Amino acid sequence: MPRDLYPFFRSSTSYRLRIALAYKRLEYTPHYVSLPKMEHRTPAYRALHAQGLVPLLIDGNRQFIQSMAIIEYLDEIYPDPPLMPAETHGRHYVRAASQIIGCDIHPLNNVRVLKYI
Ligand SMILES: N[C@@H](CCC(=O)N[C@@H](CS)C(=O)NCC(=O)O)C(=O)O
Repeated sequence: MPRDLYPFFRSSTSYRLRIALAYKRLEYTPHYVSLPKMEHRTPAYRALHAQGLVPLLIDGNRQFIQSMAIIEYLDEIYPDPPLMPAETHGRHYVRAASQIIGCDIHPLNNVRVLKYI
């Protein structure tokens, strides 16, 4: 099944997805998107990802957005090796740490927010 990844090389959301793909040894074809060149805002890219953000994963013929949701999808479809600990408290710890970064830190230091400020 073809797998295509649309990352930006120094995007932390792209890093986390690339790390998950590498950990699970899942191959993909990269299609690099330049944020400084505003390639993520082109009509062609927005036809794939309506929010105009990276990363985007196309797995088979389906489009997947939002790095944490993509990582959870990968962990469900390709469970071995697992990304989440087996026990409940460990899973809570991973989700909490992920949400500190994904919800409380990253939105504030993002390109579009910094440009606005
Ligand atoms: N919550 C989203 C955030 C995606 C996101 O904001 N990606 C950044 C790069 S790390 C981006 O595309 N920024 C472009 C912009 O802000 O214009 C995710 O985890 O996928």
